[in-house]
Amino acid sequence: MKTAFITGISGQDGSYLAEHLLDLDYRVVAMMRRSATQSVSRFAHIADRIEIVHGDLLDQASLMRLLTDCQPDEIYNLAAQSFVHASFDEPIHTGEVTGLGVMRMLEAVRLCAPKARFYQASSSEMFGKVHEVPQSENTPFHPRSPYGVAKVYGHWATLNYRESYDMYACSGILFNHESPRRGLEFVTRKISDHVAAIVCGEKDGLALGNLDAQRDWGFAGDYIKAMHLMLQQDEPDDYVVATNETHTVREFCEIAFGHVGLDYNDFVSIDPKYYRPAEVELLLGDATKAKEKLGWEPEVNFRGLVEMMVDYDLKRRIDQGATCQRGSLPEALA
Ligand code: NAP
Ligand code: G4F
Repeated sequence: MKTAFITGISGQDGSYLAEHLLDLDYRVVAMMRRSATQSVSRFAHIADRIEIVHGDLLDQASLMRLLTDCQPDEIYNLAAQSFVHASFDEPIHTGEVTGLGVMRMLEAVRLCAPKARFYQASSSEMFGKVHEVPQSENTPFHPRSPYGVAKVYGHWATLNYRESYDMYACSGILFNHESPRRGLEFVTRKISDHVAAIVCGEKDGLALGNLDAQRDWGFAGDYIKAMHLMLQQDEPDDYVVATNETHTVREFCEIAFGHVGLDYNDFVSIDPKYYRPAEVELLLGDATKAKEKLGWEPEVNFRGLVEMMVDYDLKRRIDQGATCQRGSLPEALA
């Protein structure tokens, strides 16, 4: 039985990856940081099948202690301050966790579990003000946020440790991936949750920022499979993971509101507070390498993803007794 060590278990990807690894018969050891409100909601359904340990990307000793104890075969470093907007408000903290935190993990691996295979959660946000369309593993980086800058640091640190110490270390350059477990602050989940609240009469509108931003959005449940595949290859390498399609925030709104028989124009307003000091206008990934070398393909398309998220946010309200006050319920929930 292989052992996997995951950081970021309380986040969106951590929970999907842990489920996938359990299905593959892994022993899963997962790190959480200490907080007053231990957030277990995303992995509560598998909590009795994984081993939760406590540590923090800010605390080098905790990482070394955990890896010494666990001696994993595979390490997935998913923990980060991952919200781009917040990185403008907390740039130093973001740099400490999302950038230097990777270096702390790499040092802990080098010193305490040097045979383990290491996955770093790199991001399409590193392409920022894009130098070419679509973006591949060879596209230069031009980050547009403290988060993007920190991810570039973590990305190059991973390559540097691979080249310096012959470590099996990979970076997955993942484009935006979403799900019903996405944080409510990210635009997709903010839209799906507001659509459901509007249908149930809890809210009357939705204030957003830049509706023209374009993203290559996929389903998190598909993307975590690529992470695992990267660590099963003969040689470590870096891969772009994307759907090869791009859509605007406006299109996301159109489909989400349309799914419940409403017109987004009647509910969406613009609030400049959601604009960013520098914006990433367009992301479109070229995942040819992941398809050819890993045999990876996304299974959920854009419309399927939007509808899945709206259905989830509606269903959890209906299950708690809410009723349809506006628009119409999708067929699956009617
Ligand atoms: P997420 O939902 O925001 O989860 C982030 C996780 O990191 C949470 O479990 C959080 O714990 C943990 N964390 C934050 N600071 C920490 C610290 N100092 N020490 C230990 N753990 C800490 O992110 P996600 O969407 O699952 O993304 C997973 C990774 O992929 C992140 O590194 C993200 O930057 C990267 N990524 C995401 C996307 C995407 O579209 N989702 C795309 C590309 C790359 P708490 O619950 O305690 O806050
Ligand atoms: O959903 P977002 O906050 O995601 P963003 O900034 O693309 O970052 C996500 O994807 C990255 C991969 O490229 C990850 F690395 C990162 O960790 C995170 O998961 O914003 C998407 C777009 C932006 O252009 C933003 O300006 O939506 C635009 N937007 C418009 N109105 C909004 C809003 N974003 C948010 N969060 N809230 C709004 O009201």
